[in-house]
Amino acid sequence: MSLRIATAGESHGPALAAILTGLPAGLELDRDAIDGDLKRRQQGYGRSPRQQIEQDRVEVLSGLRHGHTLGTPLTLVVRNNDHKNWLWGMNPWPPEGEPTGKGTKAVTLPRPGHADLPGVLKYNHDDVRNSLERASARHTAVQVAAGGVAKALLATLGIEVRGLTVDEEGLHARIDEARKERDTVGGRIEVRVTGVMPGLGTYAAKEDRLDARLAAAVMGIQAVKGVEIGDGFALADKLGSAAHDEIRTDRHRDTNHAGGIEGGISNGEEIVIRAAMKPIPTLMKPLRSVDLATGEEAVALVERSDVAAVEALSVVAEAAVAWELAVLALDKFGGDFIGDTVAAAAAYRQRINWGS
Ligand code: EPS
Repeated sequence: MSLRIATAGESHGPALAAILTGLPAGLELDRDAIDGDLKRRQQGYGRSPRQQIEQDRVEVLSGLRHGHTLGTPLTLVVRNNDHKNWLWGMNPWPPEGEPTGKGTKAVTLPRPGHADLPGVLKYNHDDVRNSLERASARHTAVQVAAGGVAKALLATLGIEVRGLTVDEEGLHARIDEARKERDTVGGRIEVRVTGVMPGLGTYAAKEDRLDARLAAAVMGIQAVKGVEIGDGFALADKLGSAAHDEIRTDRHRDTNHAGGIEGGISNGEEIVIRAAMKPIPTLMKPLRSVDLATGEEAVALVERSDVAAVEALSVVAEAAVAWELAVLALDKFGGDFIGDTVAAAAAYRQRINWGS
């Protein structure tokens, strides 16, 4: 059985949820570590006041007993504290009584860059909110919780995943500048993975290439518009002699232009993935749009939003990469019990004579 995840939840609905299936039994989870990642995701320069309302914590509804997985579906929940302000507006059922709180009026002013317009066209919604709520990056909270589970699994195999912001100082200065101008900014993040043995992913089918899988996992995160592995785009301008990583007798490399992946397979070097995030589409100084109710020219919806969420993306991308690597590691090593997974990985390392 493969490791799988299904997530659900709207930004201002009652909660976000994830159901994880295919986890081995006996994996120890640390609530503080998962909550620590949830907190990291909420922090970062340029976040909206929403982050003062939310105090994200993981709740577990199934699949865990006394901190160890049972080998049964693991259900994770992160509640939306803000839902109390949207009880009428985001009521799952036809609300009773007078409209009160937030979300009572239909949104008809789509924001360029958000899912607003394509979403309402696709699903025939007459309120943009019916699209934006799920498209919101709020739901990355529960993905980070799932990433915490994946990181616990990878740690048993000696694999560590770490996301960081590229040029944090420059980013903070750009955020200050943008806030003054009532504008928004994007930025770049990087995820680095150490301890990966050679052999995750395969060239046998394009959808199973490790680089394709990781790129899809990171590109699937809200606002990501570009992903590169290793030296990525810069490789296009290099000569072959400068672009490839020569092989030493111990089969390691002195350089890592490939970002730890060759032929769609991990080669044992550090895996390096970078992503470019576009600026947040909700501008306090809104762009030109159309009022979908009247067809008249208008300006886009203005509502509370982040100036930037680049530092949050580094945590979300870390979780996404960890999840994908956990899927591939379990595909390769299997195991109903985590001890079986660890033993299979150790036997494999021994077979290829590759230390941890
Ligand atoms: C988001 C809009 C903002 C962000 C939100 C993502 O939410 P709100 O409209 O409630 O202020 O703060 O991100 C989060 C709530 C979060 O926890 O990351 C959007 O439209 O994508």
